[in-house]
Amino acid sequence: MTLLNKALTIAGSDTSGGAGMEADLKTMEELGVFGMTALTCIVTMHPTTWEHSVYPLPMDLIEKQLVTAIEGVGINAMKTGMIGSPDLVELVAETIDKYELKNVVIDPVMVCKGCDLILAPDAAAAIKKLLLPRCDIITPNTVEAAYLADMAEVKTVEQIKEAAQKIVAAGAKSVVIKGGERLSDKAAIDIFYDGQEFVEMAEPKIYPSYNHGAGCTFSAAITAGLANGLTMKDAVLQAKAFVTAALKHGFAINNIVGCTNHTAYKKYGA
Ligand code: PXL
Repeated sequence: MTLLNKALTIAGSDTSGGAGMEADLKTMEELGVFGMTALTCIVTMHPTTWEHSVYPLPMDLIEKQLVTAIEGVGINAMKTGMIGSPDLVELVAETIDKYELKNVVIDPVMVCKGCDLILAPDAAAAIKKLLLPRCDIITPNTVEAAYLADMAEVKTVEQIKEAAQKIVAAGAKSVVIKGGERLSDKAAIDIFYDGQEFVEMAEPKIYPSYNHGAGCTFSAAITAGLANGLTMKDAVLQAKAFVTAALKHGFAINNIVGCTNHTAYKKYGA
């Protein structure tokens, strides 16, 4: 009998399919992991303006999903995505403690692409206080990293390294900061730090940038790697290869949005 390793994502649904729990499940599937969800909200998009509407799900329903996945099935790793209220962040922290969860990946979804404003400041503060100290890895972009590290800005490789050290000093076991579009470099540079070594991962930036869902895909790939028993460093390296392939083969889902292609890594290789 084949047994699959199992992973849980506590995330929102991106109905259009590129980000959120859709990205997480597709990524886990491609990496051979049995994915489960505790859905936090459903996001819909206006078909022509693409204006987002967020419909939060009730707390007791989220709690029941957590019990189903963790007690009812069991998990080898977990990640968070959109958890937009302090109450929900608190529930996630309590759940990590109650079940002594291992391989905890926190994707601190605080800002959207093209916008540097923290969307839900009270939830962001709760993530910093309650989830940063409980995670095995946290995966901020540069805006989120500046917030987590109490720095005015993170715009250079040197500042990324300083932020990484501050985030680990604040209690995260490790961190990977995504340089991405905001870093004024020709390369897409991500930097991993676990308190001992820096690993700099650079790939040429890919244009056109069909990158919706890239952050979710990256953190889900780390989670899947951990569920399969990889070390943190190897899980991060595999996730970088996975997301680079997904970006190389990204595609426009309509005339507004381009998404990462979750099938690319397995189909075409890194
Ligand atoms: O990429 C951030 C993100 C995460 N989760 C959900 C989303 C989005 C962006 O649209 O819809 C559910």
